[in-house]
Amino acid sequence: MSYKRILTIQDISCVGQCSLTVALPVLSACGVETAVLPSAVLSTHTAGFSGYTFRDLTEDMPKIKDHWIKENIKFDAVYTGYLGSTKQIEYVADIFRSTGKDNCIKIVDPAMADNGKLYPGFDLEFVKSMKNLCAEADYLVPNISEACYLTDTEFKTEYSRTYIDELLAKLTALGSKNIILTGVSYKEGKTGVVVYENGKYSYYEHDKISNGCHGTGDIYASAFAGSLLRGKSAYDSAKIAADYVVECIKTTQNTDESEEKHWYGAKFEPVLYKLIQALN
Ligand code: PXL
Repeated sequence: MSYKRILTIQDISCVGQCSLTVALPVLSACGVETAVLPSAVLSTHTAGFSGYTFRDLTEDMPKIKDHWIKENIKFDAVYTGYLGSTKQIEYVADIFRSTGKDNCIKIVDPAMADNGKLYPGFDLEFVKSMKNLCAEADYLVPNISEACYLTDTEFKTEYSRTYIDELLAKLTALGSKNIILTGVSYKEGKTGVVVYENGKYSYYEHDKISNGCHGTGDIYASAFAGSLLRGKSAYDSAKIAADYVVECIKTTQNTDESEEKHWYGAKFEPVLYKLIQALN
């Protein structure tokens, strides 16, 4: 197995099991060296907590990048998640170009929306910039809400295959090479992932065991990126990541009566071994 180095750019939510506190352990479990570039530091994530702190690290980004260039540090892949400002998106496109090795794999999770709504703090200006970053992506990993914002499409909770096919066509028109659209459900009790890889569509369907659990988008994108770097195809990586997220949600739901309700994230740690097994 060749040893790969990935850079992931997303925030540190100190508490909340999302972004870097998920990406770092998940990518490490996948067996890849993981470097981080924090986009912001928040006391918690923004979904359900109030009064969180937000330290924007936009201005540190070019200085960190310049140091890496000086040290000739390069990455086999760069994977972006939650970004803290519109300006950061421009910096990230530059980081792709200046710190990526030849054939660097660029994975973009346009983490900005869920359930048809933008996360607090994001606006249409941010969405516009994110469209530009999507054009650079070798692999784009949106959920349906994000796909709708990126393509100016009305968000629907019930839809046909035509709606999803149109969404994918509009996403490819943005310039992303391959697309992994998550949370696509055609049947009651089921959900899945549509994978558009090298011009071919495939669909991986699995049981739907909850109506959403915070942080699963980050777990999904991290497991997908890790699997891809381990040499799996986009379809196999999409499947491994989906199976892992299902295990995480099941573990989260199996909360003991005596425990506090675990509403803010998914318990991904106890089942990390299953992800490792799936990759070996
Ligand atoms: O899981 C996506 C995410 C990442 N980072 C922060 C968030 C969210 C979603 O709400 O608030 C800070």
